[in-house]
Amino acid sequence: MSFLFILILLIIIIIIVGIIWWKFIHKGKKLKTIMILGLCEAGKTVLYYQLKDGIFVETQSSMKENETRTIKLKKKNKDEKESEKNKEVHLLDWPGHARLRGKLDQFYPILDAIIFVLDSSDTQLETITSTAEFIYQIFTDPKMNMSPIPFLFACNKSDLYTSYSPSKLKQIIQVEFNRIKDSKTDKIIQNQKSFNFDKAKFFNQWVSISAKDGKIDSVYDFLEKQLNL
Ligand SMILES: Nc1nc2c(ncn2[C@@H]2O[C@H](COP(=O)(O)OP(=O)(O)OP(=O)(O)O)[C@@H](O)[C@H]2O)c(=O)[nH]1
Ligand SMILES: [Mg+2]
Repeated sequence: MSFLFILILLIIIIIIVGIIWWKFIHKGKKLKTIMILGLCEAGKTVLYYQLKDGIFVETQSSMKENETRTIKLKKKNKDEKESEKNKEVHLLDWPGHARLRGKLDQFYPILDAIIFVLDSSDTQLETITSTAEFIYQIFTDPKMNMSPIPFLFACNKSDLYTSYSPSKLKQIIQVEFNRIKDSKTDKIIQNQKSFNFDKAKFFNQWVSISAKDGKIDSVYDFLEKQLNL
């Protein structure tokens, strides 16, 4: 009888230890999820392939998301020699078409960072307004505000001579953002007199990239520093 009791006790202990060990192992393996967002033609899919395969791919406007579980992180050492590491991460490239934005908020709770791609050579008022509206929509989303994540505003197409600097783009988008904010009665942002990206609830960094030329070191830096990749 006592032997049976000890055996049952041992089995129970083994099961409990097994469950704790399994949970511990899998906790450490939770993949970070990063979403690439932005308007159509900003260069999201070109950036996605640069991160995934380290190559330039000629693209067409996306009709559905692209998704990968590994990316290549490239780094230059002091002698400018490049090394490459494969990293496990869940990377999503979401199409820019406004029609496909409806389902986006379902993803917000699982995201660890957003890379928002902008075409820095396109500063038409219509583009700036749409960009500011999109950012406003994300920054005021209740699901997004539950646990704020870092944003990288990747000002793409810096290889074009008509491109604007990240600081200039940030400034003109901020003006438009404030115009939109003032036209609404939103509680989340309304309590700030004038919205300022530097004081936003969401950490945000504005950098210049050229996804086409593979000049995306600032994206690698962001992923390393903000997500410990
Ligand atoms: N000059 C230049 N062109 C770029 C750069 N990145 C992307 N492009 C071009 O911009 C166009 C749009 O790029 P995509 O990556 O397909 O744009 P997207 O943001 O995925 O667009 P949607 O899928 O419609 O949302 C393509 O013709 C690219 O070759 C860049 O850094 N410089
Ligand atoms: Mg695309």
